[in-house]
Amino acid sequence: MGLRKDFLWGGATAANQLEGGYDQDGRGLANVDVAPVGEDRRAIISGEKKHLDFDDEHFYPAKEAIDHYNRYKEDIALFGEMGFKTYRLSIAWTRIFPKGDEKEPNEAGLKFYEDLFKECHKYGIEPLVTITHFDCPMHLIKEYGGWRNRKMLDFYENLTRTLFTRYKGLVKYWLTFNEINIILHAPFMGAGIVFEEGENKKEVLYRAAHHELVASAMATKIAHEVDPKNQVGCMLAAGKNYPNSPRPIDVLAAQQADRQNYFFIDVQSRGEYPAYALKELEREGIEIPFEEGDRELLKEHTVDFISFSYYSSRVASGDPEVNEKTEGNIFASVKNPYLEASEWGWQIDPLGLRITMNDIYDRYQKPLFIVENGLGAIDKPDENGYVEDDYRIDYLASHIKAMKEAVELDGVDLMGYTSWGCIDLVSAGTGEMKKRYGFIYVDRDNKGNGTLERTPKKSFHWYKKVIETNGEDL
Ligand code: P53
Repeated sequence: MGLRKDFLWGGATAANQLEGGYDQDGRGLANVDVAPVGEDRRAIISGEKKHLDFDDEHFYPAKEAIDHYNRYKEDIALFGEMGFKTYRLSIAWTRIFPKGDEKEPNEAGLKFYEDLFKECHKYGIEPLVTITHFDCPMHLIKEYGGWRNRKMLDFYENLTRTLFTRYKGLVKYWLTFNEINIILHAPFMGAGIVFEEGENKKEVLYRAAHHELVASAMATKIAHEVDPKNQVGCMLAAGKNYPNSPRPIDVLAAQQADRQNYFFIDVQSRGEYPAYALKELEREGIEIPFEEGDRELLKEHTVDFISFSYYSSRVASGDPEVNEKTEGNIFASVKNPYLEASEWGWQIDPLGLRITMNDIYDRYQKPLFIVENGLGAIDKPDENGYVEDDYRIDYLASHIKAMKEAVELDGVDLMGYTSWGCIDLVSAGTGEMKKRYGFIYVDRDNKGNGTLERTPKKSFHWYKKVIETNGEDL
């Protein structure tokens, strides 16, 4: 009974949301750098509004973020103090290949992550590395159109081979693309795509998705060749879709909404396009740009484990009259009257995590890894900078409890759990700093004011105890 003895407890971040140092040591610019905080962000990250450079009107939070690039030792020491067994982070592609299409990597960038991984190992922390977490070199967007272009496979191959070779022995857990299904909702952030007028958006998206899926299989192949100890996972923005009612049209709508997400994992884990997707794309006259060898690559190099983020369940309706949607989330959903919501309108559903885990495990029967979960909330520090975040503890405790039930009562094989934003960082959806997820408070606001000082919150001490007791003491 209980979680695995070697259960990987930890926290998760993404390069562009915490590193800063956007122009340090030869780093090039990426899509995420030019995404500002404020009301234009949504249109920009969804590729509807073309915005490829900095301007004076906006504030760009990723430029400095929380300056982790220069403070990573202090931050990792705090993770070590909490007893992290793993730390999920992402590589900024433009530190390694500033433009993206160079033959030779930037040594300073490679060295940065090497030092960071060594720092993790000092505390017995196993790095879990997302290769692409919402970043695409700006040069590849301007020159090639991002993932709509098949040439991206060559650049990604060069990137991944470089990483696997250089970090052999330092890293063994890899994720190819963060939330690969986000391409359908925020394609500029997910795949460097900006739409042109009049084009068939769905076609653009599924063609780009094909490139990412083949790139992911190729990376999996290379990872295993370079070191058979490497374990590669896919990564899904998960959250079960409930039917809005028992009406069959709602049940069908929920099934279809789930399939829209599972489509990606079906390819990455089962190794082929599912029948429902082939039919749908064929019906709409969308041709998947298969090239020679793609089918074999997908079939032979499926992932070793399935990772996912979970913040909320979702609701789908087959009735066009039903349109009361939740706010503040890229994944729009019908409102669930039985659930409370966060300050950003994300509905809170711990049991939904157990349901989602069961759904995914039933479907793929591979080990699962929860690599994101958490509550984005406004914290109010006292005069010493201390935050009593009982609301965050409640959220996390109830989700960890449901996660344990999926393991202990339902038999799901679970490798680990990394909460999102273990240190306060920039929000991906809104670009805000005030939407905080961390165990560690960072003194910085939406406009970039603050000392950047780090202060453990109440949840810091709580999580330390959770890890110490392997999840027994919540
Ligand atoms: P923020 C939407 C829905 C589910 C997950 O999100 C999402 C998003 C994007 O907003 O993204 C993941 O910061 C993502 C992280 C992100 C985190 O969820 O908008 O992998 O980069 O920060 C939380 O509150």
